[in-house]
Amino acid sequence: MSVLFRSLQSKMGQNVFHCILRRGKYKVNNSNENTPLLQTPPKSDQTQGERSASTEAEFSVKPCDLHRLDKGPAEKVKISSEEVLKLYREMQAIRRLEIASSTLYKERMIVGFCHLYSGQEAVCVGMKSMMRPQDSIVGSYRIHGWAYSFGVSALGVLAEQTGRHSGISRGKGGSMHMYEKNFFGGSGIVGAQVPLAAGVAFANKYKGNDGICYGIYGDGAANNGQVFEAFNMSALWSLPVCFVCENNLYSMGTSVNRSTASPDYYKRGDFVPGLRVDGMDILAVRAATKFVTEYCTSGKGPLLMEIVTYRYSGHSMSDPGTTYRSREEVADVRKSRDPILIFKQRVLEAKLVTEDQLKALDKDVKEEVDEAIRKSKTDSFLPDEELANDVYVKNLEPEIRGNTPFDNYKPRTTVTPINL
Ligand SMILES: Cc1ncc(C[n+]2csc(CCOP(=O)(O)OP(=O)(O)O)c2C)c(N)n1
Ligand SMILES: [Mg+2]
Repeated sequence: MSVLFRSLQSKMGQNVFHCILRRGKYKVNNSNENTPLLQTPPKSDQTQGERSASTEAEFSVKPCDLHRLDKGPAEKVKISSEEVLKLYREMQAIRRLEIASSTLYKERMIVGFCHLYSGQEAVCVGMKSMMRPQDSIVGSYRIHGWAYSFGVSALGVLAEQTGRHSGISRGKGGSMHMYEKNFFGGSGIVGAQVPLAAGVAFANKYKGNDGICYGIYGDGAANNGQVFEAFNMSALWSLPVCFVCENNLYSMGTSVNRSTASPDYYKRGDFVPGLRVDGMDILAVRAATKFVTEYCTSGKGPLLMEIVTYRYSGHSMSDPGTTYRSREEVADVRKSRDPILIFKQRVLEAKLVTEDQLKALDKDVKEEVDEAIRKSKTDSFLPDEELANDVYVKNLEPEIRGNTPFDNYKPRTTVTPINL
């Protein structure tokens, strides 16, 4: 097998494969031998990186695979201890939030759809940390982590799922429908994030507000037709948009090799330049986002960024996630490539922060999420008549129909609309 793999690799370039073919299946490669993008980053950069002071250190990140680009993101990145603490706290909070979501679901406090983000934290936290205030995202249904990164509180995320008043959409949206300023939230139409992001980027260009829009879609969504229509129009109009394929190696119960004839997602824009980034290394994600900002603000048009990551849970709460992959595979990733663990090891070894500082943050996060859990169980539900409020920015009809033609509601605007 390794002979076949090496010959494929030499045909297709050094950094092409993020999975290896074994017994007819893509399998997550833990050998680290042939898959530079999914290798664990160096444990410590003390040999390669230099600490300029105890408050800042330099780290190496793996080079990205590039498509139609002469130059990629920086391979040396500096980070301060203050930033490290912020990133660590945010990733831990998202991990805890997802554990809480899962528990609340099992307790039947949350019903309906619920898609967890555990394993992918470095993507949203890393990207958001490098985005500017005028930049925005359009996300999919796997949205809790993104919502938290954009400033939705732990309570806003959890109470939205339990359908309570304090939810970010006041309990009317649930797991997939969370929004904030410049966060055009989640929705369940696979692939639709891509043309929507192109639309937001078109508006940005029209208004001249210098904003970049990021459309976040999955490896499964990448095969959807509307994605290619949006690529074409964005390139024609040189829109400031970055299409971000969060490749977590599975779409529902289907692995990449079963769903996708060409798993080089970063090349799938053809005429749209692309890069492939290690999504388990938050420092690589940050360097890539900085590169995207420079590229997309230079008027060169769209860019495609594939971020290779992994989801620990099943597709949604109804999927145990173990029928199409082995428990060992998940355990191996948790042990060797977990984005929080890797980051923690690197910053501790570089002596940027101390074990005690990280422990204090763990405690702080636990308290925040525990309090949010408590309130998301006890908070009130909205009354029925609230169903019709804030549906339209401008209500054109005097009444909105309820469950039957006999219980109509008079719609009102009760919150200030955002992202118009
Ligand atoms: C247009 C459309 N087609 C199919 C579905 C059903 N569906 C929901 S999630 C999903 C898989 C998407 O996988 P991926 O894009 O890899 O995202 P991930 O769940 O891994 O984040 C599919 C096919 C849908 N919701 N919308
Ligand atoms: Mg996927």
